[in-house]
Amino acid sequence: MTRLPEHFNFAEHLFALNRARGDRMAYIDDHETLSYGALEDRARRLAAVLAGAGVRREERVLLLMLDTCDWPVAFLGCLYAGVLPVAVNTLLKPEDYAYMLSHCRARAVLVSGALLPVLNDAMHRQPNEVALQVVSQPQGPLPGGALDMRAAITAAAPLSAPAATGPDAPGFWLYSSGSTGKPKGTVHTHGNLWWTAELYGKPVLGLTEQDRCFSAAKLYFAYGLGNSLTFPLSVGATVVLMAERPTPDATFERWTRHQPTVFFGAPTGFAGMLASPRLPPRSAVSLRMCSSAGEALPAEIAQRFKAHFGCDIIDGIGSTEMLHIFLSNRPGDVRYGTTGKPVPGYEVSLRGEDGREVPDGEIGDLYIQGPSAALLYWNNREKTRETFQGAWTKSGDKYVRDAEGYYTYAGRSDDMLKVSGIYVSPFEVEATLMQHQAVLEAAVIGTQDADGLTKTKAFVVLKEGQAATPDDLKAFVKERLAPYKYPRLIEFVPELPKTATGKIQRFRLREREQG
Ligand code: 3SK
Repeated sequence: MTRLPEHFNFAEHLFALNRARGDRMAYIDDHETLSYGALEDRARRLAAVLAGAGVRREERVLLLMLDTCDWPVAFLGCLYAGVLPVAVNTLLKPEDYAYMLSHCRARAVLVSGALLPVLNDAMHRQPNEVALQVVSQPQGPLPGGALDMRAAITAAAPLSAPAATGPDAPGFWLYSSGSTGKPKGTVHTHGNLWWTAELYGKPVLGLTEQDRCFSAAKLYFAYGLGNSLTFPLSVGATVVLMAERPTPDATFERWTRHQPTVFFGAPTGFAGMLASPRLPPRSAVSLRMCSSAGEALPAEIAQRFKAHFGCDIIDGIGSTEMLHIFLSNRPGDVRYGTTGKPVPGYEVSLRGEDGREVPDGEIGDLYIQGPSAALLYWNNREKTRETFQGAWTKSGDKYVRDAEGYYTYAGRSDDMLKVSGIYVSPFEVEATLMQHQAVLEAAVIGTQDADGLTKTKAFVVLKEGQAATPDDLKAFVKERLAPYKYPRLIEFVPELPKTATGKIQRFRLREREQG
């Protein structure tokens, strides 16, 4: 296997690779473009701002930013300085950020002006002291001591040399959600980023300098980070970024205005676009390939998409723990309805409850071995041991392999749901529903819509003499949890199925849904 050099800093690796492309466009966002030369210059200046403010090697910096040109500047600036960006979902609530700020003991925060109010609310709810706030595109007066990112970058001189990191040095964190408990701080290395580009971005997707990449998944997701940073910058391609939600109309607007050649989405997004009366004709776009991840792509959606646009959707599965896709279809070898075969460089094993490999045709728990696995979950030995088992990483998904070696998704091993490609814990939604004064009990499961995609459904028992409508309860959850977590369907029931010891039997509700 390739060995990376002893000194390896992924930001410096990308800058060196693209130095001959200084004037070439790296990013286009809603307001500006950023050349490869300017990307390096701004990132190294930001690295100097962090170092100058006393943020030291391996200290954590919360990165709570919308997808604009400032995001890659922030991420690569941190890597260059050897500090660890903790890239977080921009849709969460103050209590979520409060947990993350204190769990990662963020020394600094890099935040979009539009997200400053929620961050400030979070800061007051936790004890960790943040020494530096850097605000991208402020929308009003800055809090005392906070820096305007552009002004601070302009005033600083670029840091002269990258931090002397190595391939195994911690590079950044992403938070991964679980069915119970708090999100887990997943620690990745500089080398892991390199591996995802070498094993998947280049050989499977075949990305080149000529490509223009556009991802519906934002940069704070592991999927989006590869799609909009690691892969395109590893080949000198151009990336289209969009700060707003990836609705069909917002996506079509970028497809026709910026003419991306590769689009990265999730099944719900593809289904929504195909159902839209404003779906652009094939002649209006330049797509040569699409990628899908997040949940299994129903064959029918992929076939309808191909009939319309003439290009394949390459379906794959990855994880925050493995950083990107390890099992995938590939151009020229697409079998719709399956997740394809292991990406060369990764090994995949399907195991039964006894830990032994299951034969073809039998469902097993998916384990993966490959060089981009995370180091650990920060401060969580129990979950680290459950997931990272020596060279193998347990994915939490169930799969079946056919005699020709193609893998088909067979559900989750735990109760987690994936809705529009994002994990949702049924326990968190149930606990929130039960805070409503009219709710006695609730159980949340995933159910399939007409396109075969997962939607959350809550079964709710109301307290005697109390009343609530489904819309009341949906609004109640939306106010308290990130908006994507609310149950799309609510059914009132007189009681929930339970074991003799009182545990809710969600599988019974699932069976009932399936008829
Ligand atoms: O959801 C996925 O399949 C995925 C793909 C790439 C990177 C991360 C994830 C979770």
